[in-house]
Amino acid sequence: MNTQTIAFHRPAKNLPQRISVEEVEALFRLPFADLLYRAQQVHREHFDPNQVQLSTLLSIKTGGCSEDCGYCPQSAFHSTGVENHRMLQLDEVVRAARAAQEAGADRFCMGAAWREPSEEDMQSVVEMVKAVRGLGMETCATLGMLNDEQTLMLKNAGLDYYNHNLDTSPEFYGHIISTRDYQDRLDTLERVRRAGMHVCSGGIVGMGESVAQRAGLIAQLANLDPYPESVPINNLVKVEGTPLAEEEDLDPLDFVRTIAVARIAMPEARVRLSAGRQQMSDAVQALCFLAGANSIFYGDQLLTTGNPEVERDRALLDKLGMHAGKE
Ligand code: SAM
Ligand code: DTB
Ligand code: SF4
Repeated sequence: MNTQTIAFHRPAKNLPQRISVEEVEALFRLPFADLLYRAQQVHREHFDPNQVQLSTLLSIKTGGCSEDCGYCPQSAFHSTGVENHRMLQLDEVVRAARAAQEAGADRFCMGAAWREPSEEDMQSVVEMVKAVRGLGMETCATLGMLNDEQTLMLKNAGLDYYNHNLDTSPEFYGHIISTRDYQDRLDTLERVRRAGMHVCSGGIVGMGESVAQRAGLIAQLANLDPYPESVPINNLVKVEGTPLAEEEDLDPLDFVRTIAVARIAMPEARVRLSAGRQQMSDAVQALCFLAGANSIFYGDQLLTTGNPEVERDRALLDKLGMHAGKE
């Protein structure tokens, strides 16, 4: 096993930022039509505006997580009715990946309800990554925090993307999670980057954060050097039993604004319209695509909650004249 450590080069604190929180906040405050126009200009400079990349999620280990993330139905701190499951077997994962590929997904993302994987977990995940890659799909995993050795194991197994979300701004973070801090997340992202894997990192909106705090999340992501290749923007899925279950609904137009601002701040990233789509009308989703979203989670299930059925998504893309693709 390659146990070489990854050199850490923290960016100097006084390096110029790509974009300040104030500049991001100013984008949020633009008139809606102006914001969408700018987002579309940026989008069309870098992407085919009618193309959407499709990722399918699979929960390879569900529930009983030792972290206290306030939004999450899988935290052992909350009673949500999510049943704990042992880790899936390799053949179950391969079967799900093959089905996702046949349905048209090009990336398969394996998620686990861990603070961080154990050594034993890693052996199984490595086999899963190799097998899914063997099908010719892009691979992604989201397993919690990683150390140097685990990061290299995943890289050597052929993992293309690692998903680890910043979730929210540094200022709001303490309201949502207490069992690990923001710097832990930045450290994992740094390791993934140094190991040469693509970074997938985004966050959740609709958790009661202010516009300034929403801008703080986008600025944090955009100032990562380089910024993530893939940026999932999740609309909070309110699950009974979690501390955020009674949170007020975010105005759908504010969700669209967040997508547009992410597009402008990270012009070349795949911005993923992520959790919360099941509760969204076709019209709001269409606005998200106009605002620059060009990736979705595809398949009837996210991790423990629902996602639009494949038939509904196919019909939506058809209606909008959009097609699946990733080039
Ligand atoms: N345990 C790992 C971790 O936290 O990094 C990986 C899985 S975790 C479920 C992945 C991401 O799902 C979280 O960072 C969060 O952004 C998102 N998520 C979890 N519950 C959510 C919810 N109820 N609504 C929206 N997004 C959610
Ligand atoms: C991400 O940003 N969103 C996905 C994925 N990365 C792992 C997860 C959404 C989870 C929604 C709640 C659930 O289904 O448990
Ligand atoms: Fe655990 Fe991840 Fe859920 Fe947090 S988001 S409780 S770390 S599964």
